Amino acid sequence: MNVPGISGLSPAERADHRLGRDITRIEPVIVDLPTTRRHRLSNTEVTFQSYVIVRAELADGTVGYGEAATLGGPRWAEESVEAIKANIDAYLAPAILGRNALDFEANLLAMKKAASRNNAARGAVDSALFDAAGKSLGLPTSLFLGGALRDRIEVLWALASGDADQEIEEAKGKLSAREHRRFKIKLGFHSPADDMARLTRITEALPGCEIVCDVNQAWSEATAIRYLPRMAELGIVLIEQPLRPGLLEATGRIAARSSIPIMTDEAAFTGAEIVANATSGAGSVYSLKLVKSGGLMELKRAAGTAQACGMELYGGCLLETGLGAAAHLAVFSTLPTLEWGCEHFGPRIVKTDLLREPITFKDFHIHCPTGPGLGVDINEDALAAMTRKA
Ligand code: MUC
Ligand code: MG
Repeated sequence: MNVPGISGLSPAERADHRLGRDITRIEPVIVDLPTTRRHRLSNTEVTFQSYVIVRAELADGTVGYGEAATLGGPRWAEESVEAIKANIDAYLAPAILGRNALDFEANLLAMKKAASRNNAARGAVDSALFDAAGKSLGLPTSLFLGGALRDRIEVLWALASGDADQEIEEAKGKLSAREHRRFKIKLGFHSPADDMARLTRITEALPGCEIVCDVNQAWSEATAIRYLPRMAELGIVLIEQPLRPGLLEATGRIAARSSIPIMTDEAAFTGAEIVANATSGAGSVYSLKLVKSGGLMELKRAAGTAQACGMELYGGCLLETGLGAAAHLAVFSTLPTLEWGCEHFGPRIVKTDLLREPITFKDFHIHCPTGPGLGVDINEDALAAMTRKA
């Protein structure tokens, strides 16, 4: 096998899989990518998405990439792209430079010791190391995570302009292209009554489609109690994060009254938070996100924790580009169960994705890249063009 970068070595040297895999460079850049339309959440709205793209280089010259996604600055979560880049430069990169990229657990621990939380930042560096290690060895990242169990995943599209006519037209376009037949409606930026009117129109216009609603913490317990029966009448299949993260008991009470399962998103970043949500009855489905877990193995551990508590799994997103989506898919492809599929619409909502070959969306599924590393190649010209200037 001609392993890239070490083809000149003797068989004995080649047999040492660690040789040439020391981390020589970690370089984060900020990119701003316009979206095809305004994307609204209860507490923010975006017309462009900001990411930190991390370039990791190994001693054998292999380069890997990883991504940290944010939404609306330090709004969806506390990390902004500016903070992510600064903390990678000052703390995470120095903690792992010179270490071997294949020491995945040790590198995670070194980064955790250097900076607490900073999950999006750590997840981006960790993804870049998995990509570089896989590309260097000619192996897909999923193999480091137990091996893929599926090569494609049903993928949902999020409707979030707030204008029912526009949303119906957008959904019909996705349906006729056979790209998406499940939709997520963002709620909470209109009054609950207006949101119910909007939902009624959308569900009537899209018979047979599964509709998930994400409230992004906008409701009180009383509002949820009042409107959940109407959502059940409309056939909504899942409600995501209706109340604020701290309100575990209140969320547990509404979940107990609801015939629609409640999904935990912003309320659980850590394993302990996942357990707290499950055991208080606040959530019976968990939304997996790299930016919450802070590393590919950490994401897989989060899935195991949620599953052990009896929760079903949903592959969440933060509008990642194709690169971030590939990191998620490397993990999602290895999970024993993923009952709710995933929602990786990010590569299609940014006007310019950063990949040479886009990830395939076909027959309502996103196809998991299978090549070495994360299985995708960054278009370096596009990356340079979209990099934020100092
Ligand atoms: C979230 O809360 O799930 C992901 C999809 C979307 O529409 O918003 C984000 C964040
Ligand atoms: Mg959510």
